[in-house]
Amino acid sequence: MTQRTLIIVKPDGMQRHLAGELISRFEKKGFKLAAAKFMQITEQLARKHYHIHEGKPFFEGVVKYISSSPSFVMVWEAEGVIEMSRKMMGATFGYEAQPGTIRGDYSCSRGYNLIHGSDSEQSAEYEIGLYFSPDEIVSYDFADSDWLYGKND
Ligand code: IDP
Ligand code: MG
Repeated sequence: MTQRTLIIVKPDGMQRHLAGELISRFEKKGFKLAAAKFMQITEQLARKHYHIHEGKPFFEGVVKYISSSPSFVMVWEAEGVIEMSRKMMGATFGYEAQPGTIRGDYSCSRGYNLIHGSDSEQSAEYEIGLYFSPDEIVSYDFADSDWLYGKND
């Protein structure tokens, strides 16, 4: 089943000129971009986005972090995209993320971590709905989709 996920290049990713690098990883993997928006996330939207973490010690900090400067917000599509993109992102902070992952390769901070990715189908649906209206999500086919997604059967 084709899935969609919400991926955000967070403010530190933009400020560190890494947006192209990070997007390129998903593009080369073969995920299909379905929507994209460059924006500064408001504090109000950040609170909705991270509502599941409300009450945790880092909640106010993460709200401030993600609304502090512009972000690049995207919807990517593929079969299994949620789990695959989480693996590509790596553990929450760069100092513990494996080399080869986005956070492992580009971050050693214990507070900033470059990227957000939905962690379940339920959170993906909720998060995509916060940032995009249905008519902003584009459906199309890749000309090489057999080579990208073919099962050789
Ligand atoms: P995830 O981004 O790997 O899914 P979550 O546990 O869902 O991690 O936390 C959401 C975000 O909140 C993290 O990406 C990070 O920016 C921030 N965060 C999580 N835990 C901490 C913490 O212990 N200290 C500071 N910020 C945190
Ligand atoms: Mg999370």
